[in-house]
Amino acid sequence: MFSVRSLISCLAALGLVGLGSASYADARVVVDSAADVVLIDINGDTVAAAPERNDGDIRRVRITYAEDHISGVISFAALDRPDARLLVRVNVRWSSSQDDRGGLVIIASERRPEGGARFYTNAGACPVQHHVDYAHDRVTFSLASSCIGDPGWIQAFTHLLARARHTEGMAWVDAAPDKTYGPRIHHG
Ligand SMILES: [Ca+2]
Repeated sequence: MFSVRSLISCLAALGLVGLGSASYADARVVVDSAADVVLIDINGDTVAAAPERNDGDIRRVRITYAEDHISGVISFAALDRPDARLLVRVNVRWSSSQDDRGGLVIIASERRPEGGARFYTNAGACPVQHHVDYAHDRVTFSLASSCIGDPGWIQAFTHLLARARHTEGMAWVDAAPDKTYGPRIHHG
């Protein structure tokens, strides 16, 4: 007698459905504090805490290392279109060597709210897809893991910097984790 279960078992045996397939991705989430944005001056020194500022306050960063790409979702308490400059940077490392470092930089502005993105390593730049999603208060990105040689693991350290016209060179910043790289994310 025909049954859905037996059909799925047959297809799985033939490798036609994804039961136990090779496609696998490791992902890690870093949850960041609310109301921890600070204002810095042009030298990078902290001027004041800005707990009232939701815009650009990182709340959660999820980085995924799949078989052939690295992707991320950076979620904010709020993310408004900048009237000057919005910069999201994700530093990536994949060994203890200073040479094995890369950096994703997404820069948006009033004129270009959708932003532009680049990923740089010591070996050069790689293409990266990104979306600055103001409607859902998040930034997403994806790049080929071959760009960094498909290492066994990566770690990420995410920063936001937002500048407004009226702050005259000062900027709001937040980071996740607060001071260093997040957990290792292993090659999917
Ligand atoms: Ca935060």
